[in-house]
Parts: sequence; structure tokens; C-alpha cells
Amino acid sequence: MALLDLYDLSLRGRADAPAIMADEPGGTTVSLTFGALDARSDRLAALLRARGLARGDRLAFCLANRLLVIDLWIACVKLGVIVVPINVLYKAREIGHIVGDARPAAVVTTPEHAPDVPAATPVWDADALEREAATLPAERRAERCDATTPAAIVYTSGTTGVAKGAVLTHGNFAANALALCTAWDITRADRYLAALPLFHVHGLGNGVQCWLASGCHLRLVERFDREQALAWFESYRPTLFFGVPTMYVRLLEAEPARARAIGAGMRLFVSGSAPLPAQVLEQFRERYGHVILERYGMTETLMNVSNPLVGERRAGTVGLPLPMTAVEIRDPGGRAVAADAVGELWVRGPNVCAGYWERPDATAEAFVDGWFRTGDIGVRAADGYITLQGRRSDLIISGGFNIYPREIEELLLTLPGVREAAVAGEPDPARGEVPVAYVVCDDGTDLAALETRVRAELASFKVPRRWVRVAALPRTALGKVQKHLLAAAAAS
Ligand code: MCA
Ligand code: AMP
Repeated sequence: MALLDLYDLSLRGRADAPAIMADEPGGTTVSLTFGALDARSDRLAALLRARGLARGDRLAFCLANRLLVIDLWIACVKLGVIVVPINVLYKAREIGHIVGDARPAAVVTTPEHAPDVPAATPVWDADALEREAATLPAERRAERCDATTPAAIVYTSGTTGVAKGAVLTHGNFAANALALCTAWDITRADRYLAALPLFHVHGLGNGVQCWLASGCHLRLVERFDREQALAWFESYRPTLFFGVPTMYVRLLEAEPARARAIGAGMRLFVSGSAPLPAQVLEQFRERYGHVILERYGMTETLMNVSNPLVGERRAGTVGLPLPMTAVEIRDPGGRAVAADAVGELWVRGPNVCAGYWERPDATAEAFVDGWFRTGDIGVRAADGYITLQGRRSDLIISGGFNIYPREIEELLLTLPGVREAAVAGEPDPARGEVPVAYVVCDDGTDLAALETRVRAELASFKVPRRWVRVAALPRTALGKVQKHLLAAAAAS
């Protein structure tokens, strides 16, 4: 299945229908039909081609949500160019790794982030690109792509602390869109409020794909803002919202009457990327009159499991496998376990990525006989509902953003005065978890100075929220740090 054929049901089939309203840098708001959107990406594709981009080349972007990100995505799908999204919160060190690994022809970004791009890689200014594309004729010259054509390389950190690129194909995105539109009954009648960042799979792989596949209407905002979120709901009157649990915690701040009125116009609230606490689901139901639908996915697999649209949305569970995706719970030897027994989730389906970019070792480790090992631990009840119970790695998820402690620990160990360091997650009522640093350091080492260095080098959500000086790290006889004992070691 070619992804563009799916998009064309909307881009061409519904050319005169309203497609998108987007907040643009500078404060303007733009509205476009699907036909106008199609023309914009044709123009941009012509410009990218003129700049030498061809099928299989990579093009990175480091941008907050704006229309140009959508144009870039559709233009690259048309050209068979592989999109490499970069989190706008990343600093030079994190951007440098992705750019060095994916070797994009250029990074599209703003003057703010340009200095963080390695000097050898061209930087294309987003505003200039948009202006120049607008001067070109809108003529469709698309490549013939198929399900196996790579569409994106999305970086996701491994346990090594070094991010790996998951190669997601046209077929992966199409399968994900069809599964979600079917499971959640997304149609052209929907109105989707898009507040998730477009540089991650939740916003890009679910939001944008469901919108283009269904032909519904999308309202794009630059980022989720707790002060403005309610006003967006009231003025746009969406029917559909996808969010991370932190967004739902923030939405609970609404006055009951306001929340009820917003809920009355909504059809479906979906949560994912991190566990949704059962009490948040319950408080949200009381306040908005909706049971949030929780689902489970990964960058490497897009969406795997979802609570049902019709039927019981069971708090604390992620529901049942999505159409076309097989899920098995297996023991460490790779054998499927019985109902209610704990094991690792293995998944297989057209949604699962082709492997890791130029990492045959990591690909071979993750895939066994066509099954992908997620690293997530869970159980399946006798009636099929799956509950996640943890992860094989010590990943921290804060506000829906992933943090690998190893990356922070490795940085800390390079700083003067630090002898040993361990980073662990601590529960947080709004963000789910936040990172805490435990350090063994020389007398006179200033923890505030360490924090300043970390803030300069890493994305803000990775900066430990608490710094604890300890005499020694708790270790096993083999020398492995026992992270679950860190808090106790600090108290003693
Ligand atoms: C957060 N910050 C941002 C952004 N988001 N800065 C710029 N642009 C953003 N988009 C920074 C702030 O500067 C601040 O840094 C810190 O993050 C917290 O921001 P705050 O305003 O206090 O917001 P919040 O109320 O805590 O909410 C944060 C958020 C954000 C909006 C929920 O965490 C977010 O957008 N999360 C979504 C992540 C996501 O899309 N994950 C999907 C991954 P400072 O602390 O320095 O002040 S894909 C995935 O996991 C799989 C596939 C799946 O299953 O979906
Ligand atoms: P990422 O690498 O950003 O794609 O993050 C994927 C990870 O997020 C998964 O492996 C899970 O550990 C976690 N995740 C996604 N959805 C959920 C959910 N609904 N509940 C708990 N964890 C989730």
C-alpha cells in the first residue's frame, strides 16, 4: 500500500473540504482545504527536488508545530525522501548524535536551533524555505513508493543511552492509520485538536496519519499550553483529542461547569505514551463525562494495543491488540505464557518497523522470527485485556518524553568532581515520573553548578529535578547499581 494513495482519498478526493487550521509563527492563523494543502506540498516537493533531494535521501527537521512540518511530511512522502524528526527541546549534543547517525542532506530549522546543528550539515531556514516554495508552480511529480519504502527514521533511546533510529515505512504508517481509524471510528466528521509535538510518533504517526486517512479536520497548535488549552477546546469545539497523561492532569484544573461543557461536544479522548493513573481516568470521567481511552504503542511499532471504543475501557489496562497486530506475552526463553502470567510483550504486524537504521546488531537483538521484543513487561487476563507492569530497561517517562538514565549518568561522569552517578525516576503527580540524580562527588563540588552544566547540554525534561549527594551507590556483589535502593541509601 502506497501511503500517498491513502492520503489522496483526502488530498484529491476531498480537495474542496476544509482540512486544517494552524497557528503560525508570528501569531497568524491559517486555514486551508485539502486541495490547497496538496498544492503546498507539491510546491515544496519541487523545491526539495531542485535542491537535489531524491528518493532515499534523509531530510531532518527541528521545529515546533507549524504548517511547514505538515508540508515537509507530505512532500517527502511524495518524493520517497526519509523524514528525520528532531525534538525541539534537544541541545547540540543530542542533535549532533542524530544528524551524525542519519546523515540528512539538511536540517530544516529556525535561527534559534541553527547553531546546534553540526557545522558540516546544511541548515535550511524554515521561513525562507516556506517563502521560496510558495513561488513555485504546484505540479505533482510523485515517486512510485510501496509499503516497504522508508518514510521516517525516528530516534528512540536504547538502554545504551545512545539513541537508535527506528526505520518506519510507508506501510507502517498506512497500517497504523487504518487500524486506528477503524478501531476508534475516526471519520471525516471528526475535528481533531493537535497539541502533541509533531516530532514524536504520538503526534506524527497517530494524529497526522488519522487525519489524512479519514479526511477529518485538524486544528494545529504550536504546543500544549495549560493556560490556553481550555480556550482551544471552547473555540474550536473538537470531537477528538490525543494526549499524554500529563495533559489530562492539566485539563483536570478546569472548573467543573467548563469541563462539562467541553465534554458535551467531544466524542473521544485518547491517552498514551505513559501510564494513565486510574485516579486520573476516574477524576476526568467525573469532570468531563468521558472515559479516556488508553492505548499502548512504541516508536518502533506505532500502535499495538488499545482499549475498545465500544465496550469496557478498563482502568489501568491498555486493552486488546489492535486489528492486524499480534501480541504475545513471553517468558525469558521466548515461550508464550498462560493468561495472568507475567512476561515480556512481543508484537508482530504491518505496524512494526523495518529495523534500526544501520544497526544490524540492534535489529538482530530486537527481532526474533519476525516478532519484535518490546522490552515492556505485562500480563494478559483470561478475557484478553493487557496490563503493563513495567519495562526491562530503566527508562523514565516524564510528561510523555522518554529519558534514559544512562545518557545523563554518562554526562555527569565527565564533569569535574563527580566520581560516581546514578539517575532514577521518582513519582510525580503531574509528569508521571521525574529524574533524580544521586552523585558521589569530591568535597566542595557544587551541585548547582552540575545542574547548570546538564541544563546546557541536554533537553530540559532530562535535567534532574532533585540532586542528592551520597557517600556511595548501593551495588550488588557484581558491582551493578541497585537503583531501587538509591532513595534509601540517600536517607541513611
Ligand atoms: C515541554 N516543554 C516544551 C515543550 N513541551 N518546550 C517547548 N516545546 C514543547 N513542545 C518544556 C518546557 O519548556 C518545560 O521545561 C517542560 O518541558 C515542562 O513544560 P510545562 O509548560 O511545565 O508543561 P507541562 O504542563 O508539564 O506539560 C508538558 C507537556 C510535554 C506539554 C505534556 O511534556 C509534552 O508535550 N509531552 C508530549 C510528549 C510526546 O509527544 N510523547 C510521545 C512520544 P522546564 O522544565 O525546563 O521549564 S511517542 C511515544 O511515547 C509512543 C510512540 C506512544 O506510545 O505514544
Ligand atoms: P517511545 O520509545 O517514545 O516510543 O516510548 C515507548 C514506550 O512508552 C513503550 O515501550 C512503553 O514503555 C511506554 N508506553 C507507551 N504507551 C503506554 C501506556 N499507555 N502505558 C504505559 N506505558 C506506555
